[in-house]
Amino acid sequence: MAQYFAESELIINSDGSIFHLHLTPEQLADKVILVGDPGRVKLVSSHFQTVESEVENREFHSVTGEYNGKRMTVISTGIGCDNIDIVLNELDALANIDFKTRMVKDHLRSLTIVRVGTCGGLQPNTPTGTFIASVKSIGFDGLLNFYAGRDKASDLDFEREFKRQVNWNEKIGNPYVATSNQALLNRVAQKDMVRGVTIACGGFFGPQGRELRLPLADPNLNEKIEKFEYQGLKITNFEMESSAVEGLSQLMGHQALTCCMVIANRLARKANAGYKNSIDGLVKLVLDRI
Ligand code: R1P
Ligand code: URA
Repeated sequence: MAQYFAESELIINSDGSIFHLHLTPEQLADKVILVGDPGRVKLVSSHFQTVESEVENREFHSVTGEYNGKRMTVISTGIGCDNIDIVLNELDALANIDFKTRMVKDHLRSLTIVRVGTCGGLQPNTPTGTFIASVKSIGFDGLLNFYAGRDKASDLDFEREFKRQVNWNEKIGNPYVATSNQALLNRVAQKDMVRGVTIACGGFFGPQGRELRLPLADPNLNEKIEKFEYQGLKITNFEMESSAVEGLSQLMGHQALTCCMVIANRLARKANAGYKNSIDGLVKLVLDRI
């Protein structure tokens, strides 16, 4: 018997839009670009030839329009995996739950989702300005651990090897390893992008090894992360959303990938605080290839 989702579990606003995103099912395209910064939505949608809808609520700004004949929705998620739980679940509900009957639709829709973000680079081949596509994403955030499919979505061999090589401190929680959609990765991540492993952190400072006034639990963790190698892959960058985007998408039957531009080079200890114009190069590549 199909499951009925009560009002408290699937909150629908009086105008028929979903609780946080304020989008109606009709306003969601099959191709979705996720960005962290609400200001980046305008940058992405400035490339659209036509705009059919624009919606704003809290940090979630959305524009649906057309780019070179492709219908797309660009949405800002704000910062962090906690917001990705909201965005992915609400996108999936918009796509796959009938808002009138409050039941799962007979025919499921699979979305193509690319996150275009910023990150910190961890390797000599990832200086500021580098575009990195995440082959895998290690989640320090713990979000996927709340879902029953967690072990299906995580690469358990990779997870074990990561914990072994960095001598993982169990008090931090259980990291999981999400894998990007292979076909999408092959289409989007061409020679102009470095392919690597991303770590998505539940914070910008301590979880990424940035020490200001508070000492770190493991001051050598970043050094071990930089040295880590498995199946020919190195850990290339830190950001804060990719693990949840890729992990939840896999469980829900969507195709997802994260591409980020490096704005802080942790090895050279350099940053580019004025990156907002240069990320347009990455935006255009993703719009052309999604
Ligand atoms: C931190 O400054 C934020 O920047 C990165 C991180 O993942 C985090 O959200 O991505 P965005 O530039 O997409 O927000
Ligand atoms: N975003 C992050 O999460 N970390 C960085 O170092 C830069 C951008």
